[in-house]
Amino acid sequence: PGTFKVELDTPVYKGSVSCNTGLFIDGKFVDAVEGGTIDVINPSTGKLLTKVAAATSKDVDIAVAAAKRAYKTSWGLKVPGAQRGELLMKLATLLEANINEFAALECLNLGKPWSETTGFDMRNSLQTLKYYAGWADKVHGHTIETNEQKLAYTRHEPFGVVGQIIPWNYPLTMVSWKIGPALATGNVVVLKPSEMTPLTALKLASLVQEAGFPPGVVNIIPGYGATAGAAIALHPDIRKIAFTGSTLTGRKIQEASSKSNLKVVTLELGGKSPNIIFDDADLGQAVKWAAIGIFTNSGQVCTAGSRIFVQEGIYDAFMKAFSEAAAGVSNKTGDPFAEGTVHGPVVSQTQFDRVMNHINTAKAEGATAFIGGERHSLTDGFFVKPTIFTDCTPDMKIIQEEVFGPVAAVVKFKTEEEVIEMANDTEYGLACAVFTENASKAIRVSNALEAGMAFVNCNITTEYNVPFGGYKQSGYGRELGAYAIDTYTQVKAVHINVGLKI
Ligand code: TXE
Repeated sequence: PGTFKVELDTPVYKGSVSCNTGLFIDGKFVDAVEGGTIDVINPSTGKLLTKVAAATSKDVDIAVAAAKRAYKTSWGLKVPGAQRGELLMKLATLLEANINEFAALECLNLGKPWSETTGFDMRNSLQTLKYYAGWADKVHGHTIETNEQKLAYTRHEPFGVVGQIIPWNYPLTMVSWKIGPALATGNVVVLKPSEMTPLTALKLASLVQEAGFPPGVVNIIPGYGATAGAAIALHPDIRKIAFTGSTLTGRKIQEASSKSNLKVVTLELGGKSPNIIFDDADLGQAVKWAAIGIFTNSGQVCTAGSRIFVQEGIYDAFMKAFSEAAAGVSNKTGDPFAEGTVHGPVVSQTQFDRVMNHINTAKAEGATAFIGGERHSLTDGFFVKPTIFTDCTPDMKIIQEEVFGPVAAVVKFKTEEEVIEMANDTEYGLACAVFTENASKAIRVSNALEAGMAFVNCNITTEYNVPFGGYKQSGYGRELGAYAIDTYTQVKAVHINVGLKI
């Protein structure tokens, strides 16, 4: 297997950036059995960065066998939690020592601006790994009172081999959210990064090797969804699968589980999160948070505040300031490595076409592009202008479907009751945000909204120790915090007879 290496001389990063381009299986980098490769594209330029090995079901079988072996011999509850925690902490320390190179690789592969990559992705990945390193020796069951002749207790045991399939919008962060709790609880993993953004995951694989994890405990295998992903979802020796991605693919994962071995499934899927701006909101703050909610990562955020409900009394002032904010973001679009860039491209030509298709459909259905609504006037790359639609009605696709691009749909409302009704009128239920200076209203409305995460006077500010996940068709199971520990363990109840003779 080869390596990818480039020298960068940019305002924010100078130096070399490299990673291995093979599959990481059983502690080594190898070529794919069938020899396939994936073209990895730089979305800021549309040009080829490198090719990486493409796993197929044959590689999945080898990775799962290696993981199974590792689980039996050198991981699981055989290894004390403190030791697993030390290895995770070592991985975090190595990541920290190389964090700028990781950031540069992420910027190249995703086009995400440097400030955002370092300010959120890298920080959160590190925090998450450290947090779960700390959990590794704190996972335990309970003793339960029954009667004097019985000792009953529970053990929180790992599943064994866990499959993890992740998307492209937060490549390294998603790896840390997935492997952190899985390894802390004694599972072994076969992780498939997105075919579009495999580079930081592969770089982390080198650090897994360097940290000294036993071979087979962590396997990282880039591959396409329909081949490698489907093989993971169907594998009879994988006992749990954690998936982040589209609702459409989430359904396939659940179906594959039911067709194969009923592996336990947790799903983190799409969203169409409502942001509600009441008349009594702090206007300046609400505008800034709404802009962060929809333009961060070019809108490619599952919790993106893509439906913005604005109360009639504040509507005109909000729209003026919000469109100015969008224009400000638009002016700072471009090279992720340039100082001051806050807005990058979307990840791929396919995603660009998808977003433009949503924009064109919204126009055709009668919504008004208040600002944006077109390609950004940069010659290369997959850039979309920050876009705000008004005159949106509940049945429009722009209100119902996830765009996953920098596109907000604004709706004017009159009453609290009416907006709760409209906000909940979606099959998604990932996040919501409420802007008001009235504390009881904030609590009342956030309680009434059907979402796994509610933000009050803030937006999409994910914390590594606070649970993350959705209601309804946004998925089930929780990542991050102590809640994720539960999703990576199964409970054994032990009944010990301490004196009953029959
Ligand atoms: O997602 P997919 P795509 C949404 C967003 C976006 C749309 C499509 O709306 O526009 O999904 O994006 C793997 N079996 N989100 O097509 O297909 C795939 O290889 C097993 C929201 O990129 O869900 C990748 O690793 N795996 C979301 C992962 O699934 C399969 C983030 C995600 O890809 C598979 C991403 C299969 N049959 C997209 N098919 C969020 N919640 O943040 C694909 N994959």
